[in-house]
Amino acid sequence: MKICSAEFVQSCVSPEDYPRERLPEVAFVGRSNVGKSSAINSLLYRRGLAKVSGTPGKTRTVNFFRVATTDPLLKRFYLVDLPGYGYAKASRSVREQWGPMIERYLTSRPTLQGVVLVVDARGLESSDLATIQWLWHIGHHPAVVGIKVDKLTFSERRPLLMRVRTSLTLSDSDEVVLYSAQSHEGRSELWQVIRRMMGIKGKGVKECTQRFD
Ligand SMILES: Nc1nc2c(ncn2[C@@H]2O[C@H](COP(=O)(O)OP(=O)(O)OP(=O)(O)O)[C@@H](O)[C@H]2O)c(=O)[nH]1
Ligand SMILES: [Mg+2]
Repeated sequence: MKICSAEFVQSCVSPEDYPRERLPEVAFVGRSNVGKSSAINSLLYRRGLAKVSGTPGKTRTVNFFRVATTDPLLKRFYLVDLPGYGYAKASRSVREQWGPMIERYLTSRPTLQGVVLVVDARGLESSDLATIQWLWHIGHHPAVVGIKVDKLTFSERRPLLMRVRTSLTLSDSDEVVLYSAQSHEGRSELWQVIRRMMGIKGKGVKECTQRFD
């Protein structure tokens, strides 16, 4: 599979702003600064498509990216980048807007096929558990991406999958992918997960030799 195009479509604060074109979509949820936007760029082989920052609170709206691929079963779809939660330094009014904005999106979007919960592989926080429990409560069964694995040594990584599963009280059927937006480790695996979310069975994703730009 090759990415034919990936473009920023719209930045939305309320459902009236969401794109009208009905395409399947997958959304990225997680703490501020954990790496949601970076994961999207890495998946799409693009460097600055989703805006990334070392300072928490970079993504402040619901951002839609339209993607076209050579995969006949996954021709066109959206990846959706959401603001992070738990950014204590954001003003109260901003925090009060973000929660409802994310919740409205996650509860009102009929074309939403799957949710990816991005967590920091180096350590989970109680807010990650609270978030996955809330996602379950509203009917989503997110795949979990443990990101920034490049920051861990080989021995630190060995117990990681089990630790993520235990911390988030996951069952065997929940998917966990270890990821690095720096080395792009985990990319083919995450594409497989996204394909499954879109209802596509079978393999069909080879690590493509696409240029990263
Ligand atoms: N080493 C390393 N750094 C990463 C990785 N993923 C993200 N980062 C860094 O983490 C910081 C935050 O990344 P973002 O992608 O902006 O995080 P976000 O979750 O979108 O943040 P908000 O939009 O504020 O919610 C940036 O400095 C990234 O370069 C990774 O896999 N490895
Ligand atoms: Mg972001």
